[in-house]
This record gives sequence, C-alpha cells and structure tokens, in this order.
Amino acid sequence: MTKVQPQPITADLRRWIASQLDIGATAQDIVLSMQASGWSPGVAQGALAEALDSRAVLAAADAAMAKVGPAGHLPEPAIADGSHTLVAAGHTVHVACSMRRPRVVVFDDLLTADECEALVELARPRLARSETVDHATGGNEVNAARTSEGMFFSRGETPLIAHVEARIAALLNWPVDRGEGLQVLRYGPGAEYRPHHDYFDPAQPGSTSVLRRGGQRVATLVIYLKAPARGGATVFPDVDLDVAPVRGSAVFFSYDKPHASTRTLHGGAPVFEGEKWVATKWLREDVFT
Ligand code: PD2
Ligand code: ZN
Repeated sequence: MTKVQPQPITADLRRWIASQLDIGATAQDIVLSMQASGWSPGVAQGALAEALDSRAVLAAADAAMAKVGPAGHLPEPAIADGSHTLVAAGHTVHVACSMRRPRVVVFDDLLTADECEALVELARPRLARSETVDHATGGNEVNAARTSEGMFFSRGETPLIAHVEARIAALLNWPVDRGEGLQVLRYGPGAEYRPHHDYFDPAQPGSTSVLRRGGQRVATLVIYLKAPARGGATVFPDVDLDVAPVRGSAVFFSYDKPHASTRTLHGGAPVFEGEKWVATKWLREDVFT
C-alpha cells in the first residue's frame, strides 16, 4: 500500500503565496498553480486561508493605528497617565518597571506560555549561526561577539506572528509596517551577545543600503520566549541595569538618534545554565520594505 506523505506548509510556500498576493494574483490562480505543482487541493486551500488570515490581522492593526493618527516621534507605550495595565489588540500586558533616560520599559505577560512555545518550535528548524551587519559593506557576517543562533520570520508570516505583531504595534503605538520581521535567537550555555547599539552608524559605508529599507532603527523590543536557569540577562552597561529573562516578558528601549549619548548600549549576558530564547522586534522610523 502506498503511504500518502503529509505536505507541510513550509516557509518557502508561505513566502511564495505572499508574493503572489502582492502581485495581485487571485485566490483561484494561486490554488490552481499550487495544484499544478503537486500540492493537494486541501493543503493548497489551507495554506492560502492561513496567508489571507495573517493579512487580515495586519490590515486591521494598521487601520486601528490610522485612527489614532500618524505615528509620533518615537514608539512609546501609553503609560504617561500612570497606567500599568495595558490592553493591546485585546491582550492584557503589565508594566513591570520603566526608566526615563534611557527610555526602557519592561513588560510582563506580553506573550502567553503557549505563544512562546509555538514561536520557538516554528523557529527551531530554521536556526543558523547568528550574523550581524558588516559595517563596511552592509552585508551580513558571522561575528564572534554574537555566539547565539538565529533566524528571521517575515512580517505576518503566519497568523500567530501576525497577531503578535499587531499586539506589539498597539502596545508601542507604532504601525506594523514600520517594524522589521521578528528575529528569533537561541543562546546555549556560554553563548552571549556582547554590548552593542542597535541603530546603524550613519558614518559606516555599509549603513547606506540598510537605511534605504525604512530609515533608522528607533526602538527595540526583546521578548523572552524561554528563560535559562542562570545568566542571560539583557544588560545596559551605561546605566548598570540588568533585565532578567522571564518567559513571556519583554524589554523595550528607544533611541531618538543614532548616537551613544542615548545610553542604549546593551548586550545579552552569557547564559550559565539552560537555554535562552528571545524574539527581537526592531522598529524603524519609516515603512520597512
Ligand atoms: O538577547 C538579548 O538579551 C539581546 C541583547 C542585546 C538581544 C539583542 N541585543 C538584540 O536582539 O538586539
Ligand atoms: Zn541588540
């Protein structure tokens, strides 16, 4: 008896469907092309429904943002009135602590344990040794200062990712389309990310090409998906602040200029025991393409 192999919805397939939707292909065209390439009708329709669902979530998030007007100068949660419980896209998030200069806010319960686990499992098969931007060329390079493994999701890649991005957009009052795709990092014992700034140094020749895709980074949100037993804090050496990695929590910080005077130097301290997983969302001043 021949066994029918299940056909998984792969990242490549999701990207292909997204590109077809971008160029205006109809649902019927997409399903027919998939069937012609050997996908079963059920999988083709399921993958398309998933892609349309993600798009609807992101479109609703951007429509909600349009109602509150254009993005302000910097991403910022609405806590100026003393609120420490925020409802973002229907999900309740708690403010654990905040600092004014540099602007740092720690959130609890940004993601549920199930959401953290699902993101880890989606990312796991796609991990590779982390790269950083080569300042001279704007390309990527493996860097000894970053001993984690990582991968990038594209924006709205799955309905879960679209929901998380809509929640982040609502929490930080910054449109989804001004964010890079989520990056997931895994740190094993001994792995670390030495202190650095997340903005692109305008003086470096390699920054020109990255700045063309949405301008400067203006804020970072590091979400803890899995906490190590010891080590792995996110550290801010300029202000002697260590943020403990707690599953579902996140640290947000913003920087109004690409300069060390923002005191946003930060790093991932070495993991001593267990594994640390994070998802990082970088926010740009303009639409990220
Ligand atoms: O994993 C961290 O704690 C960390 C520290 C510094 C992540 C990043 N930077 C980053 O993703 O930029
Ligand atoms: Zn960083």
